Amino acid sequence: MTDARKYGQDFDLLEKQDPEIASILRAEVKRQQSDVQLIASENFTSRAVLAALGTVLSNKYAEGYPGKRYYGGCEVVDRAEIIAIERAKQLFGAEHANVQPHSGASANIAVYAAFTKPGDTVLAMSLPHGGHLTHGSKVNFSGKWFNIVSYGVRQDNELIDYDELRDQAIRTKPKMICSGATAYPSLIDFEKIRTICDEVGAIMWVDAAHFIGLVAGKAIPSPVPYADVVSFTTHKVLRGPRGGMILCKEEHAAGIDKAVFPGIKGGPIMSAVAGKAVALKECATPAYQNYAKQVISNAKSLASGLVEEGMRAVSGGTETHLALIDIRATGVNGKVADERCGAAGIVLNKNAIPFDPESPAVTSGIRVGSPATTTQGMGTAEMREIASLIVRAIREGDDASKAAAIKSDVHALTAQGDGHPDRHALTDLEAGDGLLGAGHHHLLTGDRGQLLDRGL
Ligand code: DSN
Repeated sequence: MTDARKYGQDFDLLEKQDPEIASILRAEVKRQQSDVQLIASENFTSRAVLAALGTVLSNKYAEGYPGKRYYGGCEVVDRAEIIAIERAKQLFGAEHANVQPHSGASANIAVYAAFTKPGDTVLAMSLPHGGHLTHGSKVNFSGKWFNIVSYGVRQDNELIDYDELRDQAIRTKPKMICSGATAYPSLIDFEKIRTICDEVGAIMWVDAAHFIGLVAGKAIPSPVPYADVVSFTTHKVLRGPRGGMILCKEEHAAGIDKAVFPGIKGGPIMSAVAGKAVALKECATPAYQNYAKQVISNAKSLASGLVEEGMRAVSGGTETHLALIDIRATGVNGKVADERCGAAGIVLNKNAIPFDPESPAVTSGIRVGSPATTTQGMGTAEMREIASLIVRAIREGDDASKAAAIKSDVHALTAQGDGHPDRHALTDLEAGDGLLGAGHHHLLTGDRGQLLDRGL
């Protein structure tokens, strides 16, 4: 029997029936576990989340909402959606939750659909300063269908320029102001943005996709008390299945629900809805809260390690799960750095830095994140080691033999950890205290235990 913990439910059947796809799955497990995963928006879901995803819930059409469906036979899946909604409301202290969006982008389309009409003005963070495609990029529906006014960061400190944001809001009277980013390492002042929204009568929308997991783990302040609407993905720091979600004030609940269905999609993916419920339960545990705090400590350690190696951390470091690194001191651009790191088994992405002189396809920076390595049990010491491996790869990776030596050091590092998704939730469950249990360290023995103890 194959180890189902690694390969998922009924992997043996898949292998028998479709060896071609099964071999891809095996290769991807190997890649995820042996290389260092530093993409700031990626993580390892728990085995329980994966188990919920690979189920017969996938067979069910359930257009509509619990108790108000357009098909028969929804009484069982209704229960999964109700649980997911209640867990989301409780975890985030939200008045209303919609757990159906298929992704972050589709959650965002629903937000536009609920609060705006094509042609309306929306204020959002510019992509080159860390925003997102759906925040008004010209090649995205948002930039094509809406009058997007972009704000950015100050050149001197690379933090959001709230004065400029307020001036732009007063001048352009946006229907909605969006905050949230994909490459912004600092915290966002939601109270300040609420004040600006109130001043100009704009809807306050927070796209919390990147950091919602840190909010769930009580490691950073929440936008939920301030915002009219908060959209996010469930697969980043949050460690759930790939998907989206929306929280909002009760007064917007009907508008958001109508925008999601029938506004922008048909049937929800009920297996993903169940997976979201499982992840939300895990997020309510002390173990997950420890994880979220460790994610930030690890990102800080990685950023300081890179600074010590001669790089520059945009905005002076990080307060979240990611760091944006200006690598111009190496004489290597972001594109080449990304390729050299990839060849050395370090998976990260090139990223524009604010006021980047290079094109978006080249860039002067890299973005690194700690969600996945932290799930694997790595701590601040390992993150320092990773920083030095990154810089070696960037500086020396053009030499194939040096790249191979770095890769072997990378694999030695990942081999020390479990590489497995859910030791936090799992160890707590095994401790017999349910998901609220504590004291999981006794389950960890030998080298792996030592590694994990150093990490947490
Ligand atoms: N692709 C995500 C990221 O990497 O930040 C955003 O959608």
